[in-house]
Parts: sequence; C-alpha cells; structure tokens
Amino acid sequence: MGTYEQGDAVDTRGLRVATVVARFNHHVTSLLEDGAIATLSEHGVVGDDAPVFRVPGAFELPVVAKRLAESGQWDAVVCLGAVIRGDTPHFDYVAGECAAGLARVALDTGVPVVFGVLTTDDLDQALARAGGAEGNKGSEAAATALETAALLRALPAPKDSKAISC
Ligand code: INI
Repeated sequence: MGTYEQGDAVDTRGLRVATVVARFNHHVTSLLEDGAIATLSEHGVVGDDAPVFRVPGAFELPVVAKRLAESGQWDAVVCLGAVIRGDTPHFDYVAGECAAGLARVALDTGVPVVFGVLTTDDLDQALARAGGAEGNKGSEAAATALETAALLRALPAPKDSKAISC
C-alpha cells in the first residue's frame, strides 16, 4: 500500500472545507465520511466550517463540487465515493468521468477538490480502505484538502488577480 510521508505542521486556522458524499455504496461511503469529518475536526474545522452535502452517486460529485468551489465560500472541497467494479458494467465510465470531472473543477476554479473516491474490484477492497486494514481514504482526503488549502493560502496570489475595491 502506498503511504504519505508526514508533512510539515499545517496551519489550518480559519479554513473552511466542504465535503460531498455519494450515497451509492452508502455502507462504504458513510465510513469514508466518518474518517473525513474526524480528521477535519482534529484540525479544528468543525460545524458551519465543515458542512456535508450528499449526491446520489460518484458521477454527480463533480457538478456539486463545481458549485461549491465557485461559491468562494470554501477553501477546499472533499469528494467521497465508492465505485466497485463488481457492481457495475459501466465502472470505467463512472470512475473515469468522476476523476476527470473533479480534476477539471480544481483546475478551473483554483480550489482544491480532493478525490476521495475508492475505485476497487470488490466490496472487501473498498471496506479495507474505509477504516479497515488499509486505513481510511476519507481521512486521507480530508488531510490532503487541509494541507493543499493551507499551502495555496500561503502562496502568492496569481499575478493577474484584481484587488477588490468598494
Ligand atoms: N455510483 C457510485 O458512486 N458507485 C458505483 O459503484 C456505481 N455503480 O456501480 O454503478 C455508481 N453508479 C451511479 C452513478 O454514480 C450515477 O449516480 C448514475 O449513473 C446517475 O447519473
């Protein structure tokens, strides 16, 4: 299993992170959600700063992530889902379009949109990554969102960004 090296301490003060959860394979995605919310909470991102939104399936994650990212209210959007090959003949379409859509939203908006979507061959592999032997990918997705949002906040603004004057 791949792992992340421990990063530098991240200044998460004031960050606001929205989480979007697919209901398809709810018995898996609810565990990812638990992991994500616990990690956000450990970093002080709670309550109105850490709302959860739900969509029917992973395919719907990008359009909702886009709206949230475009709102300007969130420093990052965590997207959680479980696409299981054995469940669907269109696994590659659902998983592929979801991944491509989320990547596009992140680049188009400049808001980190984190891919916390399991793509596994079977349910056991999914459960192993949702709080089982392979960790909790929802928790990892939340940590990734915090680290990336904090880094972007610390970096210089884009050269062509306009100062807002009243
Ligand atoms: N959605 C998932 O999140 N995981 C799946 O495994 C899955 N399967 O197996 O089909 C799935 N399908 C639904 C899809 O995400 C959309 O909700 C649906 O196609 C309507 O757009």
